[in-house]
Amino acid sequence: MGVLNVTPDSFSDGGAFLRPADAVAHARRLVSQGAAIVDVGGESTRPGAEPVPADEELRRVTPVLEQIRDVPVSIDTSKAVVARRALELGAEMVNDVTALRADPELVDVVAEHGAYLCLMHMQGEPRSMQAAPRYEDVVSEVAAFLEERLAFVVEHGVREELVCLDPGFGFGKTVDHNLELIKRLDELVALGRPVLVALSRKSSLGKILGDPQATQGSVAASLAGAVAAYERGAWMLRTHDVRETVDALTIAAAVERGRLHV
Ligand code: HH2
Repeated sequence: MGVLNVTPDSFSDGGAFLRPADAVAHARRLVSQGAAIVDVGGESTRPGAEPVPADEELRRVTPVLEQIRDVPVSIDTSKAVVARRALELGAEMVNDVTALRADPELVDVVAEHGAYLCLMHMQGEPRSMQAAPRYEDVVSEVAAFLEERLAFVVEHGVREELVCLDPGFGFGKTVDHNLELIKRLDELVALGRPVLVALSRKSSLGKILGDPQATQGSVAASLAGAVAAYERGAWMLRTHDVRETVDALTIAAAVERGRLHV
């Protein structure tokens, strides 16, 4: 999954793709580099981010979606009105970092369109989530949350086979929480739905490398995280650096096979 942030303030690529022409070109670049789907977002959810009104989010993403109707798209939003517009413009997946808790109408939009859905775990909300994340056992709490949200959406008419789950790295989690979630990813895989992992460039990677003030991680660090997650059963990797991630995963998959060709 390639990341396309049409925002002025995303933590690693903020402002780079605000002009629709630049965003459209980047979406096509991500696909040419091997992305199976492009995750288009019009609201940053980085720690400390302020919410964006629906009309502004629509103003950012609509001109881009109109021009990439031939590209497989996931819409990264928590708002029913934005998801509906994106699905009308051909998006096939809704990726909601609130796991459908923010907007009570979103579950119906997903169910009506028969869209794929990603449910992500977050403790708290972006404005304050990194202040003091606390868990008794982060993995079992994330697993219980994702199970509950999966049951909720299925009850509301979303087909279970269209849903993937995401532990939400960095969303109300310390570096140790993130590391434990990768180490024990098999416990989330055991829930029976595909697991999406999004570690790309996140600040925990920079912190592990020794900078406690890091706001980003390097591409090399992201690739190591992607391979570690893949080896523990991750099904989709959300990344800003598609070419490098495809290369890394291609090698990891070949090693797992133990031969060049299947
Ligand atoms: N992380 C971000 C945004 N969307 N979606 C899922 N499913 N999982 C994630 O971990 C996730 C996500 C944050 O990364 P990014 O889009 O690069 O930054 P920003 O939120 O600042 O736009």
